[in-house]
Amino acid sequence: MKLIIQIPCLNEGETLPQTLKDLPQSIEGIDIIEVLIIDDGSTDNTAEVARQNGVHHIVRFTKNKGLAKAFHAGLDASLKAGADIIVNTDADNQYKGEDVPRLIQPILEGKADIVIGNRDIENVEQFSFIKKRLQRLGSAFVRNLSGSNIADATTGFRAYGREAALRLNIISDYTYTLESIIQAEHKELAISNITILTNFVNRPSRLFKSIPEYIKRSIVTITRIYAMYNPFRLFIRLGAVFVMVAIVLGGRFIYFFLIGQGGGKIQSLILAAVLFIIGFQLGVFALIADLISANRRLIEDSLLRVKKIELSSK
Ligand SMILES: Nc1nc2c(ncn2[C@@H]2O[C@H](COP(=O)(O)OP(=O)(O)OP(=O)(O)O)[C@@H](O)[C@H]2O)c(=O)[nH]1
Ligand SMILES: [Mg+2]
Repeated sequence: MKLIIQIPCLNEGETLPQTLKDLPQSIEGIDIIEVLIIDDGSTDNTAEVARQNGVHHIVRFTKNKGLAKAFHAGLDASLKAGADIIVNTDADNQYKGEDVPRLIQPILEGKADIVIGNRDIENVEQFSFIKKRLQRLGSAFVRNLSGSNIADATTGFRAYGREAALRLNIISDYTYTLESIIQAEHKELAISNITILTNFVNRPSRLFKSIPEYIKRSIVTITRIYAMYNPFRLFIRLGAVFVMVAIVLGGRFIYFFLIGQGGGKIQSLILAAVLFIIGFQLGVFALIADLISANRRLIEDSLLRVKKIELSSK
């Protein structure tokens, strides 16, 4: 059994040594533990620090591509390096290395494909009031959309079995955390939770510069994920709203028409017709989007088979 611990890094030269030092050297049931970092176009000495501290694999982007792409590239490289289990942790030493054995246990026991390390968000000292609310909102959204019971959907401390890592395809470009859970639920992967305590972190976030930016990015991410995984529901509901308003306005016109005052209500009729056409078009979009998402499932199935062939021919 080979475990690869991957750490996405953006300018983490300062905190990376401590994070690496805290990782476990041996775990029962695991034969080899290796570390992989994804240096996403850092402008500091992250890669050099990683090399000096004995990191086994370094994936380096010459330009910053964002956390989601880095995460996906990490999974890919870990699979190619023969990982049976991949743990993702952050370079700011927020997560405790000592929790890794507990995190991978459900995968070792064959009970889970993905294990999420839930933080006790309310008691994370460095999180501001707004950040706590937003983290909770993100988690509630993921629970609602995926039907899962995950308390902390934005945590970066997670373990993935080989099959889960092969099957996840992250498309967002900002963060992978929400999308990966929703996608895993859609793909019927088994997700487990453990509760973890965290270390205090006081270096500024690498992921977002300000709260307004965090809010903006979160809204964009959530809307895109919703459209990606529930396109039929999204468009059909939107279309239904237009059609319903059209029916009310059309009914108003018919009522006045029947009592002989239809002439004065032509605006209602025109608006009803326009809204009805828009609603109908949205209904057609729902069908097209549904067909596209069926194609996506087929493409993903082919991709999975290609990846398996690629990995077995190494
Ligand atoms: N590769 C890559 N890694 C990134 C990028 N942005 C952030 N990271 C890494 O992702 C991890 C999480 O980033 P943090 O800055 O800790 O995010 P945070 O705002 O503290 O998030 P919380 O831990 O939830 O509070 C760290 O290891 C970062 O180095 C990026 O653009 N590319
Ligand atoms: Mg952090």
